[in-house]
This record gives sequence, C-alpha cells and structure tokens, in this order.
Amino acid sequence: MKLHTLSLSISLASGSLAGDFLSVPTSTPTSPRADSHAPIGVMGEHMHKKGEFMASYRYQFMRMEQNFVGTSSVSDAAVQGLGFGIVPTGMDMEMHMIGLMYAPSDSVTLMAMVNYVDLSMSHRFGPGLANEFTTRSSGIGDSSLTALIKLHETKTSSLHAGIGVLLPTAEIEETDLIPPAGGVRRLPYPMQLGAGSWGLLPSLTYNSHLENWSYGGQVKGTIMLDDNSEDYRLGDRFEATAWIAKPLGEQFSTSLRATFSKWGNISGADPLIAGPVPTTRTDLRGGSKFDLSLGVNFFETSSGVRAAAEIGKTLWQDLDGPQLGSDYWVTLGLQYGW
Ligand SMILES: [Cu+2]
Repeated sequence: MKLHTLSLSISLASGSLAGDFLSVPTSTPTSPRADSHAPIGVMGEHMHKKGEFMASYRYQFMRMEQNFVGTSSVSDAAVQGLGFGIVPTGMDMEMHMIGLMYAPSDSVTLMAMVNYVDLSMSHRFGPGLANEFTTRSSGIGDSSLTALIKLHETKTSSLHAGIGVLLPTAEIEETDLIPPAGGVRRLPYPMQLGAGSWGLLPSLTYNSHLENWSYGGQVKGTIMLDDNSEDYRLGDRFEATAWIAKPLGEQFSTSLRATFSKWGNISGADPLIAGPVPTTRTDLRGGSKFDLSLGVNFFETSSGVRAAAEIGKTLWQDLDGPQLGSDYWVTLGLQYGW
C-alpha cells in the first residue's frame, strides 16, 4: 500500500500507465518509476488518488546578473549613462516552498503552498561607479490554494486543469539601508517579497508515460485581480513548459525541459519607492525569457521518499530595461506521500 501511495503522490495517469507497462494490475496503479513525477521545478503537475496526502519542500536559488535592454546586455556604465545614478549589478533570490496536497476524490486534488523568500541585490553608484552596496530582505512571500481537476485519462496519458487563488500574504513593505540615499528606505519592487495581491492561477497539464520514457507539458498563468496594500499590482505572468524524462534503473530518472515565460510591467505605484535606479521604475519590470533545464529524480521505493534536483540556464531574454537578467537557477526538492 505504501508503494501505491508513493506512486500516486506523483501522477494518477502516469501511475496507471507505468503500472501497466510494469505488469502491475491497472486496478491498483503503482508506479515505481522516478519519472512518474515531472521535473521538480514544475508544480501542480500531478494528481492524487482519493484520500492521499503529500507534503513537499522545495528550495530554489536563482542568480540574476547583467543588465539587459531588450535582448542585448548592456554594461553598468551604459546603464549609468541612461541617467541612473545607482546601477543594480546582481541579485540572488532564495525561496523555500512548503506544499501540501490532498485528494478528496479521484478527480480532484487540492494543493496549498507557502513561500519564504530571501533576497539580496548588489549595486554600484557614484563617479566611475566606484562605490557599492548591497540590500537584503526576507520573509513570507506569496501563498496559494489550488484545485487540480482531472479532465481526461487514458492508459498512457492524462490531462488536468488547475484553478488556483493567489493569496496576498507577501510582505511588500520591506526596507533596508540605502547608503546613497543616506538612510533606511522602502526597497524597490524586485526586493519586495511577492505580489501582495489577490490573483488567479489557471493551468493546464498534460502527462504521458510510455514504456521507456515519459513527457509532458504545462501552461499556466498568474493573473492579478487587485492592487495590493501599497497601491500597485505586478504584471500578469504566463509560462509554458515541456519536458521529456527517461528512467535510469529502478530509482532514478533524468529530464530535459524547456520553458518560455512572459510577464508584464507594474500598474499603479508605491509612492514610497523612489530613487535614481531602474528597479524603482514600474515600466522597467516586464519581459520574456527562455530557459533550458536538466533534472534528476530519485525515488526510494521502500520509504516512499522522493528527492529531485533541477538546474536551469536562461538562454534568451527580452527585457523592458535596463533590467537585471536571469542567469541560472537551481531547484532541490523532497516529497513524501501517505
Ligand atoms: Cu503530490
């Protein structure tokens, strides 16, 4: 039974499919395959059987550096030359994501997620950009509640929709010492910990599990529904991703994934966010990018514990800038179903 739980913590459809191929009766879909879960950077990509729970922890690190205007990278001096006295030179984003899934029925899985965010951004300023400083912020980020609804299922494939609500839990009044401003100030938009708005999170996910490999895809949106407490709303976001995965032995699988993301500028403005730096501009936040990522999944069948890692690199980006570009990211995750 434990095995069933594990496999189910993955993907209903994938479970039954893989089960078939492994000569497991379809009535008790078991999927002792590491690739029955998508790469760890994808969320809400599997459903559960009635009565099952799954808890997960994900850690994500993202490195941003190099300013872009459109698809071209620009030097720090060039950014200064555009009239910005302070130039962001790099940003590290760390996210701890706790998730809980529960299936009240075979056709509906509920998912709750809470994020803790840790940000730091380095800058240069002054004549010859000779001075530097770093700002930091950390705390509760965005949270969400999502229902995943099964739309279609065959022996080898499944399709489900997600409809989620983004909760306005993110702390967006973060401050830190800004030396060129001579004191502690409200930090610019990308240093705030999330949207702080109500939002809608629609998604559509397809999974297919064949005998020797699997593939899937997901499209999802983040649509802001109102201005946050500081009188602005982040731009909507759209993401499309597709992956292929291959089992390696009994407990491992590897994956290759491509992701396209597009997000808008900020509407409204926080009157406390000001200064001669691109990160205070609401019209220099939007953009789009294309990432390629490699992943590995590990599934310890006797304990039901899954561990996974994925590393991604941004290969192309088109930013309303000057805006710091994304360089690479790493996601590590642990999942346990019961
Ligand atoms: Cu799950």
